[in-house]
Amino acid sequence: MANDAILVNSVVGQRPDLEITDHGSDWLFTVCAIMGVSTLAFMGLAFRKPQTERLFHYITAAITCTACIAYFAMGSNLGQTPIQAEFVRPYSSEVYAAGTREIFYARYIDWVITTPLLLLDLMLTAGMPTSTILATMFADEVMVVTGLIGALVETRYKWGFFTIGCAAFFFVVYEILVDGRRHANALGGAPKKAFNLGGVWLVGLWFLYPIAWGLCEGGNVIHPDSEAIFYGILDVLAKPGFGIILIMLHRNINAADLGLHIRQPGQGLPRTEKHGHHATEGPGPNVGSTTAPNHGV
Ligand code: RET
Repeated sequence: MANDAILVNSVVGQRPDLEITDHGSDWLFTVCAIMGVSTLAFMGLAFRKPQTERLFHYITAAITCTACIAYFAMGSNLGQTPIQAEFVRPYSSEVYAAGTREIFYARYIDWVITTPLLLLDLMLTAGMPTSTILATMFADEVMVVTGLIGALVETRYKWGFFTIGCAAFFFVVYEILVDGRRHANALGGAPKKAFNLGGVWLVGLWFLYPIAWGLCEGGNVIHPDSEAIFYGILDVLAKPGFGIILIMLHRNINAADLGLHIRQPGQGLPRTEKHGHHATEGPGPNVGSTTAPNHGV
């Protein structure tokens, strides 16, 4: 069946002068499918684990599920709005004489949900303090929201928002590369390995996003179809790619090894309970152990 999404949705909202073609739409739907299949796979893997050991599967599946919906919108040429390009470039073969350019705000709604979850995946792996995790997630939200506002602004003020976004991004990178690594090294063993590999993968890929933004929403240098390919490849590597690495490396890590107290029903009752139980603490520095019991599923 031919993909006529752009034609069908041509009546929705305003049409930009420069927008994706049917090829761009095909590719966006392909990424949508990759995200959907990944979500099912992460959930399938989750159900093979005891309920207390599914946290990272659930976070990762939520990330790909959100992306699947965002890509469905973008493939359908929805979740977009025309914005007058600051640089019109009449002699460019890519964005020749564009007046307004298609800006997919759906992308940022995706990021505002998924990028903090990606950081959460990683920071929980390093056993970082909740306060630090929240501060880093806040900086990440600042980065995405300023990126969105900048994308929707027509004048050179867009670069002001971009600069604020970059400052917030550097804080996030610092927290991962310096603070996070300190915590992961202290844990040692499998969490250290998972954090280091996941961290390098995440930071390496995330640096390419502001470059893509500069070429697309910012500078209007490349065509929206090329934009779809650029961000699409990055998103596949940063979401399902990162998820696979993380879930694989978490095989030998129990939640308790990371200081997470996730209870079975009736387990670890508070001190005031009538039998006078003391709260059961996690096994402590049992890092990377494969011997912790998997109580009934
Ligand atoms: C923006 C523009 C403002 C400055 C910076 C940006 C960085 C964005 C990043 C996005 C990461 C997205 C991911 C999506 C998941 O698939 C907002 C482009 C620094 C790092 C990982």
